[in-house]
Amino acid sequence: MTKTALITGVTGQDGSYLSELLLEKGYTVHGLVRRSSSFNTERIDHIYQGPQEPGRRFVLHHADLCDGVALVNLLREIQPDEVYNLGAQSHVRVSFDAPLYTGDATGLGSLRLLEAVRAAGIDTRFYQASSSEMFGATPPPQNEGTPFHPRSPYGAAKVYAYWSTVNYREAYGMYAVNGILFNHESPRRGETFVTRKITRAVARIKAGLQRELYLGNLDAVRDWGYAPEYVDAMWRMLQQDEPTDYVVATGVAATVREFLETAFGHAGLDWREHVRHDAKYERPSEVDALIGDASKAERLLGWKPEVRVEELARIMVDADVRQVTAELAGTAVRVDR
Ligand code: NAP
Ligand code: F7E
Repeated sequence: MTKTALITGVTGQDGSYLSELLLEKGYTVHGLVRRSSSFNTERIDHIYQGPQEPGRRFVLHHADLCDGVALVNLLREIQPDEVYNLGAQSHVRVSFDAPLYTGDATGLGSLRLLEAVRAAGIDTRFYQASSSEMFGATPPPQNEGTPFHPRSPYGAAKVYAYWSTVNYREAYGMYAVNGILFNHESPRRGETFVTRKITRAVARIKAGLQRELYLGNLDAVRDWGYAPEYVDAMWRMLQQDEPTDYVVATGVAATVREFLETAFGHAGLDWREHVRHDAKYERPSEVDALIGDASKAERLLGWKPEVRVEELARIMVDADVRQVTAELAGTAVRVDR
């Protein structure tokens, strides 16, 4: 029997890689897409299957994590074996501008989905996309036992969702797990997260389309991994005998400045000649340092990261250079695969 999965946030970076992974494994994949007046399916267009396609295994549904009744109806209809809750307002800086919406979609949205599983009366395994942002001000290294101290409305919303997931496991015996993932990036990363903002700028500066890049705090330390490897860890978390929570990280630290060095250097550019400071990109309260200890995931899931930050920066610069080249040539192809 093939398995069925529901992915919220299917149009995002992780949703697109996870869909590919599950389709390769033979799953039927249902994705929750929120209605937008412009196209928001660019990352999954290459795997889209129309309703008329025979033997269709990739099915999209319009719904929203803020609409609890729609979630119940969807779960009743699909009856998935596994639910991956990746949907969220996921931008930390934006969460200071839209704190209530972030709390609603990112925090309460997870509880709505958990409660929808219960209301639908189905037996399903539940993955919650928890985040290293929950550790916030607590110094590294961070693991599953590290206390949370969130520093943004986003981080606080993720803590709420984390504990809701733990509570549904303890209260109702649900197979519900938190993957506490540290920053993970790829050529499909949203253009306003710092790594992609940098690699896109490198490609555009190289092509003569841009001269300057405005950034905020260059001293922040992050543990950046490669998104396709991280979605594999999500899947592994739902295949165990017992549900528990896991940190997923590389354990390698780099500052934003070091990422700049590698990315610009890879294209033969000196970042100091192009990068300018704009306080607009700073946060009212910053998370200074996140460095994960993923030894539990390695021990219990057999999961180990391969791509480290320097290779990651090179992968992303190369993909953005190809993309800008294609754009200039008027070739409307995605070049990140
Ligand atoms: P992303 O690219 O920003 O994708 C977020 C997804 O959530 C998009 O599909 C978005 O839809 C959808 N979404 C937003 N608001 C929604 C709502 N109200 N209802 C339904 N869907 C909604 O994020 P990502 O990098 O793939 O991350 C996936 C998940 O992991 C997120 O929950 C994120 O917070 C969490 N996380 C990410 C990282 C990381 O480093 N990437 C680390 C730890 C945890 P649109 O496409 O329409 O915007
Ligand atoms: O910032 C600094 C910024 O926005 C990284 C999300 O996926 O990972 C992500 O959150 C660092 C911060 O990611 C700019 O201040 C400097 O210290 O790329 P980011 P994030 O905030 O770490 C976690 C784990 C998640 O869960 C989130 O969903 O870079 N920084 N200058 C800047 N950041 C941005 N975005 N833009 C700048 O111009």
